[in-house]
Amino acid sequence: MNTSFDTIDEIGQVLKPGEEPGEVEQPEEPKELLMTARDIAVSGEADKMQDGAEAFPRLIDGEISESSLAELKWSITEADGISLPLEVDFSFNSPTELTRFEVFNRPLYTNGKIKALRAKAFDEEGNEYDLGRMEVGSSDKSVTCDLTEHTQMPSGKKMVKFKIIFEESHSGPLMLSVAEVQFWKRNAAN
Ligand SMILES: [Ca+2]
Repeated sequence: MNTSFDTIDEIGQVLKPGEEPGEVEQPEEPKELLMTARDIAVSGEADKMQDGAEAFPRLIDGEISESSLAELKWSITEADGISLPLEVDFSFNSPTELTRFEVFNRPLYTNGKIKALRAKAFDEEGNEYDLGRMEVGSSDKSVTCDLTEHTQMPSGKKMVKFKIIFEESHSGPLMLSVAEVQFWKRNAAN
């Protein structure tokens, strides 16, 4: 009878000679997870938008492309009374500990690229945290806010809502095109 099988540890991994159980490399759990349209409801000033309220779900549809943009109405003038700033609310279906968020410029064309935005977070008790103003270059693919480093937001605090205020675009106050907003949450399994 052949008894020279490799040593098998309790989770069924084949150990190399001299290797102790527990030293075997495990696939690493991601530290953060991307929230999807199932986790978030988006709303805002629909009467300012090309395609009205339908514009907002395009910010969280997972698609960073020219065919999935949220845009201010096209060809408006000052007389239309529509301009930046534009406020957009992202409400989470359950209180969530976020690690960061990332706002994506349109990927191809240049009209309406984001120049400046401001973000605010809201916790379950209704407290508001001003996360400040962020500048975005016209050639930047996106801008990221790392919330684990953010002193304005208590570490580990769960949030129920984010408000993003698009203040300026590189094409002036009458144009804005945004491709996507990604919210990342802490992976509770970690
Ligand atoms: Ca999109």
